[in-house]
Amino acid sequence: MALNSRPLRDVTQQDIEDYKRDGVVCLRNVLDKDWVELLEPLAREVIIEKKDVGLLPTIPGRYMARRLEAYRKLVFEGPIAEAAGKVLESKEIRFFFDEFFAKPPQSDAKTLWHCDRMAFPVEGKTVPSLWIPLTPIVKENSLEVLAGTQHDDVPYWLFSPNARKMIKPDDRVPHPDIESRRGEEGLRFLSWEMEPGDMLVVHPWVLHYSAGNPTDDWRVAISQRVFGDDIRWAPRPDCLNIAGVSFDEMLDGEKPAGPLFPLIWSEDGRKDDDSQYPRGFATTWPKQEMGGVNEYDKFKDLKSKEETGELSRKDTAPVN
Ligand SMILES: O=C(O)CCC(=O)C(=O)O
Ligand SMILES: [Fe+2]
Repeated sequence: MALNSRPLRDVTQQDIEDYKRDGVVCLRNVLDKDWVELLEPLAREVIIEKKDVGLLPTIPGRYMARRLEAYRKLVFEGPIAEAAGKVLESKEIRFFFDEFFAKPPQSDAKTLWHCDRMAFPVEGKTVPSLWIPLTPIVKENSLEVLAGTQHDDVPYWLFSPNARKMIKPDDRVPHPDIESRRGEEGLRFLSWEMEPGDMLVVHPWVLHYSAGNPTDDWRVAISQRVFGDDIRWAPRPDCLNIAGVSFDEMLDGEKPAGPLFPLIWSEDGRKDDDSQYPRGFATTWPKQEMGGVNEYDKFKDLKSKEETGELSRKDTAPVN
């Protein structure tokens, strides 16, 4: 069972219904052991040893498929896109980008309550985060989801790097304080014990969180972002930049396509090969000093300032 190209277990009607109801579903056994054995050591090299494999020094935890053969293979030949397509009931799946989320052992590196919706320069709901742990997950270091919040149509204001250079528009609200609502009747907090190679499909509008990592090993997950049928470009200045494509090139209302957003699965078997997919980035840089892959400390600082009302113009506007 080397490097499976189809999920080891079929997506069921129950999985599809769970996703619709909760905004998340945990699919077991998407990747086989060989995938995990191939991907995990490379993740550790990048994240822990900060090995220079040609990823962006500014965002060393993103775009692995551009530089690491194994991660490109996962995108083009692995089972992830099929599993996602079936859960989303999408006829086609295109690749968007991939990212690591890593937490050191015994750490309080919290992922703040947020949803991913406004980070992405698109309209539509079939842009999930496909969250795949490469290390064993216990409830304490799991991603946690507040079930059903994908039904709330609120364009929250993110602490994205671009948003941090802007003044928050009045119609954009911060993410709610979900921690203070634990135990409240009717709220369903979901978390999982997971094996490496299991996969969460996380709705872009659902609120999610993670409370650090109390274990003695790193907690490493890949989050792959893909596009389903209803996705159209809708660039806003507060979205994440996507390396290799400017907001100017994201034509409002058009379906993402082209070499950076290849078709990686379709119901009728059509898909792109990886020959047009970039092997690097548009720029080069003289010094390759890798930072950490996450910005937990920065986000924590901004969140506490937001909560105490200390978030000043300086924090949200460029200093010039
Ligand atoms: O792994 C984490 O802690 C955060 C993951 C996340 O927010 C995502 O995949 O969108
Ligand atoms: Fe997220």
